[in-house]
Amino acid sequence: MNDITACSLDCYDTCTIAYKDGKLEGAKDWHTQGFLCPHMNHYDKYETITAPRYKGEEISLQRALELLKEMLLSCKKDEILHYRGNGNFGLMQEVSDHFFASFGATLTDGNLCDGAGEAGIIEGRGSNKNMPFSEIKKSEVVIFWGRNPHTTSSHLLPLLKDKTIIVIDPVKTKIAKTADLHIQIKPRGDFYLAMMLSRFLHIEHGYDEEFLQNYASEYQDFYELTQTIRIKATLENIDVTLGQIGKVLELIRGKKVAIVCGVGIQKYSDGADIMRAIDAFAVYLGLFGKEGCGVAYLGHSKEKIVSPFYTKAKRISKVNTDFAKFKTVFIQGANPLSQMPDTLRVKESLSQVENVVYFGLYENETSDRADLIIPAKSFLYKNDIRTSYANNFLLNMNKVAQSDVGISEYNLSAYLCKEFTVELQSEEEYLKHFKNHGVQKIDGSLQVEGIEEIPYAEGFDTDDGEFVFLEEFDTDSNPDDRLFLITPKSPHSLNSQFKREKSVYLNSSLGFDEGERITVSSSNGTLSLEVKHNDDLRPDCVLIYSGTAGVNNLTSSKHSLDGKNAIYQENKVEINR
Ligand SMILES: Nc1nc2c(c(=O)[nH]1)N[C@H]1C(S)=C(S)[C@@H](COP(=O)(O)OP(=O)(O)OC[C@H]3O[C@@H](n4cnc5c(=O)[nH]c(N)nc54)[C@H](O)[C@@H]3O)O[C@H]1N2
Ligand SMILES: Nc1nc2c(c(=O)[nH]1)N[C@H]1C(S)=C(S)[C@@H](COP(=O)(O)OP(=O)(O)OC[C@H]3O[C@@H](n4cnc5c(=O)[nH]c(N)nc54)[C@H](O)[C@@H]3O)O[C@H]1N2
Ligand code: SF4
Ligand SMILES: [Mo]
Repeated sequence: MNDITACSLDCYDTCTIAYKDGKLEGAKDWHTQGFLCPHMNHYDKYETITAPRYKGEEISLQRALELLKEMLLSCKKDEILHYRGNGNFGLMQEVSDHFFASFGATLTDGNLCDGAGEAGIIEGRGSNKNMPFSEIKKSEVVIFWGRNPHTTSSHLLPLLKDKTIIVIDPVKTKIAKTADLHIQIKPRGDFYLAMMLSRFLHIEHGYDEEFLQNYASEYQDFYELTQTIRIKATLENIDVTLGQIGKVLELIRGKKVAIVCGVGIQKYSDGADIMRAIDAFAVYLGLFGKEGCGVAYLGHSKEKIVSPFYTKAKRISKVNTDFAKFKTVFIQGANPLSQMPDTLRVKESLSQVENVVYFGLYENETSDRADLIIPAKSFLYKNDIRTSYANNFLLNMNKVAQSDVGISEYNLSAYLCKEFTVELQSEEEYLKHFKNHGVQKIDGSLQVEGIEEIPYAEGFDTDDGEFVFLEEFDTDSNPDDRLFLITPKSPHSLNSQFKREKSVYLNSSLGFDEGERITVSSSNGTLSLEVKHNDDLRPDCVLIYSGTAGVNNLTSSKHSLDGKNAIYQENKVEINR
């Protein structure tokens, strides 16, 4: 058996892992750099589900599969929903999509993660190509814009040595504390900040005129749009000073700049416009198609990969899924009862489903509700292959150990395909199909064939190769003195996996005591949590980490205006004793 594999988690870093006598270690390659994060360092300490269950009773795996088959036979095909989440990033996870789609079930579309930002990027550039870590490494200035690298991309940190760091985040994150400049912006102020940066860059002629003439010739019109924003009132409203704008422009002047964005900026209905305004600023600076420059986001991680599992199917959104319409709901690699927005709605909707099947690793809110539980095999016990958000890698996720617990996605799908006579090739053939997308590089790594090292070197992917600037925007002129809810990622959990947070974090100046229980309420619901103080927060913010049980009682299941994404930070909240 192989002893090298790759991390399965939905994370920017895509570490290569060496498996030695039951221990996981970071490989010594340039991107993993010999270390893993807390999730993988303690991966074996998290208890997984060891036996299938039906209505609370332990059953054999064979019986579980038979029951699943009976459930699929017991209803019409359009009463079956396949709901797959982000629990494992392997490409072979999608094999079950192929079965369910071929069988006539409904699948999902929409996005709980990065879809609003992605939509904004595509509107401007025509595609969502990523700036890889290897290019960020070559930059001179890195702007972390709504991204928290100590928590969510720790493998970027060693690459930042000697760089100028600018952070734009309502939280004084760890990187903000040592940055050359931290703008502790009011949540959701990013659109205006980006517009203002472009405007002042224009005024001081700091823009890349040649680049703009070639690739973004409508820039004068865009400049006029930036002029419609009132400077003083807007800056006051987002809590940014003219001095800070000047400082950003001074720090980046003539430098190779990487703008490293996270999902923090786009958990709002206008998330697409926010990302597009940041992109426009990058275009003004001429940051595309040049070494060490660009905008990093989650990116289209499956660029150039053709999936053999894509089968046409009816799809409904995973943001506001109407579970009650279905009789059998098969949930794979997801914990929708915690991670979807508007938990109270999800609970009510799922309570009406006759057969809820949970196919996953850990006990959680969704396994609690499920009628049938089928344990999955973790990535250590099955073969898979993955791409990356942050690099162009194609990494083998080799099976490194043997376990009798659970079943892999391929084997579960193979059982269903056989029972319902759906065509399926061998696991090896699919793995080979994916591997064939790779080319070996001099350093030994396998990279996805056909991806440009420096994205947009030949211009943008729009019809005429030019960047498409925003032409109008809706102003948010609805001042409201309730508090902002921000729900970033915790260092201890990966969304609802691993060690989940239990508290609400507040600035101590709000007058609540540490340890006191308070009620947080929004127009969607309420939640009671214990207070922890954190003076790195703005006093107008309430922070509850993603993965905290009940956080999504507070959030809305409306879609973003573009991108069919969840908008976890749209609702403002009140807090009471
Ligand atoms: N440890 C850990 N790592 C993870 C995950 C995890 O749960 N735990 N989850 C993984 C997943 S699924 C994803 S999508 C990525 C996401 O990783 P990131 O992109 O880093 O996302 P977040 O932590 O949600 O938000 C990043 C930062 O945005 C800030 N922020 C919030 N609101 C705003 C705003 O309005 N404006 C600005 N400028 N900043 C704002 C937050 O304070 C936070 O510091 O992380 C992945 N990695
Ligand atoms: N309030 C708020 N809510 C959020 C977010 C937020 O920032 N704030 N973030 C959103 C984001 S960015 C994301 S990506 C989603 C994530 O939401 P989910 O996709 O629901 O992800 P997890 O909570 O990580 O749960 C994944 C489940 O996958 C299962 N699993 C792990 N490995 C495997 C495997 O190999 N096979 C199978 N079959 N199952 C496996 C585990 O049992 C785990 O319970 O949450 C979203 N929800
Ligand atoms: S940093 Fe990300 S890719 Fe690396 S081990 Fe941790 S979760 Fe996996
Ligand atoms: Mo995500």
